[in-house]
Amino acid sequence: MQQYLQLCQHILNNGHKKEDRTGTGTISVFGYQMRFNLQEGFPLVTTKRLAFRTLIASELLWFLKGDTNVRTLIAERNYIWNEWAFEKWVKSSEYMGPDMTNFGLRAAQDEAFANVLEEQMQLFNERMLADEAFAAKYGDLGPVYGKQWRSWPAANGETIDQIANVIEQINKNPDSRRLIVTAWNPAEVDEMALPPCHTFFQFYVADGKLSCQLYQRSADVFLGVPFNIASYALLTHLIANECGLEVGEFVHTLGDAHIYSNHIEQVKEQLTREPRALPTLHITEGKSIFDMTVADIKVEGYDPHPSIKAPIAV
Ligand code: UFP
Repeated sequence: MQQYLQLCQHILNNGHKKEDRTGTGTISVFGYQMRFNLQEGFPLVTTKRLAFRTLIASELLWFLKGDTNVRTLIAERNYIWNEWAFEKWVKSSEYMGPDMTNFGLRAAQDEAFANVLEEQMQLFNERMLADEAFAAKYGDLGPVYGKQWRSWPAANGETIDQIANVIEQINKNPDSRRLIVTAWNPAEVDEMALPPCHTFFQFYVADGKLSCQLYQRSADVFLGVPFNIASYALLTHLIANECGLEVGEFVHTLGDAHIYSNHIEQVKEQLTREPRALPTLHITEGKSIFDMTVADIKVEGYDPHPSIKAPIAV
């Protein structure tokens, strides 16, 4: 995982100071590429602990099933998308709790407020699970990844299942240069809770191995990128498994690659840590990619340094 640490160091050394949508402030570079040979191990960052199954595997399976409601994730104790659904709730006229304006930024600066936020978030989670109508109204994130991947709305009123199509094409036509899935749908970007960060990916087959390249338009290098690497490495494994191929490389291309100003100390701490051996991934063979559950996906030999906490910018 030296490549990930090199990216962090590169931004610390060369990043431009840049304001951003969340008001936090970043240092940022534009255009960067990392390559992970998936034959050499599963690229799960070892310089801090990542919750692979609860966060990464459950989110990817949620995308692959075409689901866009956070309720499914909350049921699996995955709260990674909660902020966006929660924001919709606290901005609604039905919300009667304490003022949550700019909750992400305020929680990062004010511990007392962070506790109030946590309490409200807990209530939100409980209600999402208990109240189906509430979940339908506030849990849906709009036409995000799951919808674009599995049911992209076509001009003729039908929907396009990009994942099923790309699997079919990899099987039938592995040399194709059109093995593409795009989550960036210009017609629907404005309706999405968060316009896709991992925007567009392409597969490539050579020597019986499947590679995948992702174009990520915007990359929170401390919090987001370790998850994004593991998620797309897992996707490459799942698609390869489905198509009877070995895994090749995951190529990760970044657009605006940034470190938030309130993550700098955490990044520096991580840079003092020595990377450890990569774990290996095991997935149930012969099971359809669309029927997989988190129980079918295991990493073995993951022995990371302890986790590092950092505020998420919303
Ligand atoms: N972000 C990631 N990876 C993700 C994801 C979000 O790095 O998978 F969903 C970060 C990037 C950026 C913020 O810091 O979330 C999105 O903000 P914006 O839409 O303004 O780029």
